[in-house]
Amino acid sequence: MRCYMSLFLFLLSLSGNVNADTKVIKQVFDIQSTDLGAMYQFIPDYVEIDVGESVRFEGTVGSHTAHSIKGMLPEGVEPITIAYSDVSKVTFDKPGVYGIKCKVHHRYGMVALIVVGDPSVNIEQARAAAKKRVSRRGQEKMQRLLDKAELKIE
Ligand SMILES: [Cu+2]
Repeated sequence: MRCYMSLFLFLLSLSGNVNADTKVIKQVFDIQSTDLGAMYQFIPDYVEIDVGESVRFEGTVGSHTAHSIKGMLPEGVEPITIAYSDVSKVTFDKPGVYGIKCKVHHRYGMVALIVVGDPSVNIEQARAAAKKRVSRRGQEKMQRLLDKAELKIE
């Protein structure tokens, strides 16, 4: 077990060296929390990267998933559908904003936003889509994340 663990850490450090810039979004479930919105979260729930960079999703286990939200992707981008995978790396080749939700817990506000390069590409469409596609509890958070992305636009 110990040997297995050190091998795992070794591989982890290797992958870290290959792409030191990859940002990580962890999915957490905090059973201690009394607030549902804090119980199920992507941490961080807002990430900015450059075009061609990657995000590593960690902890997509159990009932957690990382799915792109319909209408909250730049045009022509394949939907993101991560489930049952402890570590998944996604490379983002098109600029714009990407809305992400946990399919199971988005109703508790478990949403995230990834900004790839210039958010102005699809931020208006994404805002409109969020109003239709994001749960009531997730809405305030998502619009706040979009406000943050908007600050990037010059
Ligand atoms: Cu979840």
